[in-house]
Amino acid sequence: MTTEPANFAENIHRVDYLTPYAEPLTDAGAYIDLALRERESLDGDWHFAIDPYDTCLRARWFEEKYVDEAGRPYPVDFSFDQWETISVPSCWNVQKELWYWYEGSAVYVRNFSFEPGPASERVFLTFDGAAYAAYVFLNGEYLGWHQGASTPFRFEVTGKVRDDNRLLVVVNNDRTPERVPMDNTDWFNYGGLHRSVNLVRLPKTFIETASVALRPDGTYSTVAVGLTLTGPDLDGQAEVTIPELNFNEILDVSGGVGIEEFDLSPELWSPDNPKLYDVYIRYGADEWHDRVGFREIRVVGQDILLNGTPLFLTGVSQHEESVANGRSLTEEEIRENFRVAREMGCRYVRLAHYPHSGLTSRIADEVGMLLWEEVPVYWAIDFANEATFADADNQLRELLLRDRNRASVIIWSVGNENADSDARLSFMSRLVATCRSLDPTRLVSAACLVDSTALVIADRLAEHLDIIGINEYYGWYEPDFSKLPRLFENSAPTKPVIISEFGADAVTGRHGGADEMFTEENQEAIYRRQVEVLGSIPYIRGTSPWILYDFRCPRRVHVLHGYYNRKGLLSPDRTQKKLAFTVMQEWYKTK
Ligand code: GCB
Repeated sequence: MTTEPANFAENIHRVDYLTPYAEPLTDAGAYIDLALRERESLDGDWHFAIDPYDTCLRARWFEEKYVDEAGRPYPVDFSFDQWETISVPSCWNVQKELWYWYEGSAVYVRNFSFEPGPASERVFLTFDGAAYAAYVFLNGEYLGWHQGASTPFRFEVTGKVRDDNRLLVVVNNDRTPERVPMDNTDWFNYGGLHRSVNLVRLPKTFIETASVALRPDGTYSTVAVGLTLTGPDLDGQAEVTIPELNFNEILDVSGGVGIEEFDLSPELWSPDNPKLYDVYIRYGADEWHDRVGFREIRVVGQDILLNGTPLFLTGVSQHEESVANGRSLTEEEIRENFRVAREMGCRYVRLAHYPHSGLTSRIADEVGMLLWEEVPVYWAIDFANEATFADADNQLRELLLRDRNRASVIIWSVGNENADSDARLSFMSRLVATCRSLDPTRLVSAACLVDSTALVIADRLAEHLDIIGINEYYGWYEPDFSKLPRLFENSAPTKPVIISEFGADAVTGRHGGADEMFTEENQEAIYRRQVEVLGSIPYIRGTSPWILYDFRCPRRVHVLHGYYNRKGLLSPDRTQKKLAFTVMQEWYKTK
């Protein structure tokens, strides 16, 4: 990190005050798959203040210089220990009315004590998600920063963590044109340390990443196990154990990398039988443990096959949001979302438009819900910008590394509704390549736009995808519904199509005629027409209507919106079902 401002004037005049913090940037290269490893929680109450002018970073508050060399006191503009507290994890927007619309920087500070273990121990500070950028300081020392609101990141703090510590994090959620997402989205820009913060102790050499998956060859009889190590002892043997299958085999590791296939025919995971196995990998003093389901997902022609059987993805789209907790859903809320989706007949949920928490996919594994996971390459990303690509690609890598052992996740989505341009094609096809290189066992898709003039499915990205996702709003944004059947008649995709979105706004409890917009009857009528057409097109292999419940949306300022997108099938608090819920429920019974 470069020098501090020479004097007060430099500090207040400096326009490039972020430059000294540009390095180190932590990214997927430093990712550690914690799986079910033990953690020491740093969640709880942290001192907190919003810092709209970013003065903590400009004036280096983290150094806590309270006196000059002679001990004479300086005036300071902060008082960490007297600040009010906020609970971590949470989104600041829903913690206090004053912070509801706040966007910018905020400073989090907490003290913690630490009991050192053996001299060989390595210690990591891990964040499950900070929206959008986080600058992290331990005991006055800059550890580095991370960008991307929804994926996990780590810093090694071996030798830096003491008996008593001060941890300070500046979190910034400014909307800017070059971030991912950019400054214009159809959802609420929550900010904060919205996921857990932990310390993790690991031995000198440890398993950094691991993957355990059925080889997708239609035989269900080969399991591939891969791992990477970090530390000084990179050559040796790992032991892979799945006690329930009496499986215990050696995996040779050389240069820190091991990959091997084993003959093994586990019971298959599916929504009807979400069977999970405890898997242990031991290497030296380290043990990695996860619960893994084994299943195969493939596309053959226009069919999506789960464990060899064609399936129609009866789904729904979902934002990660609750009225009370913003984006920091509780376990109960996650379970309730899946419960109500299942009640509607869903075996599949599209987690839009950014990575939801790691707990969500774990619970999906357990309850048997298939998932589409997505990165926020949403609308008009700065596609020609290489730094923007690096950010998007990194968010994708962190998501893949986090969730590639989740049987529930069957589709990676590289984006949503991006106009077809050369820059976008290059950007997004490179993201597809990232998916294929890190995880050859899943399908890749994106929510594409149709050619609404020629009325045909036409997107150059489709060539790179396994499944074509289509968002369409016939009957709502496009009132001429007759275009929908024409669109499908004019198209001849060679791959399965999922209707990743369709829908209409309706205010819960607002009733009227089927033609009266914003009523439940109008939404219901649009859903009836939609499912009638969608059900008749053989290449449509799944639907995820927009959306399970209403969500906050600053763009929606119509009096009937009240800063909410009202396309939910449920009210925002999920307590009331709109009429269209039953339309989907009845239709899915036939699927
Ligand atoms: C879309 C977007 C989604 C919006 C939705 C709407 O196509 O993908 O993020 O919220 O339409 O309601 O307009």
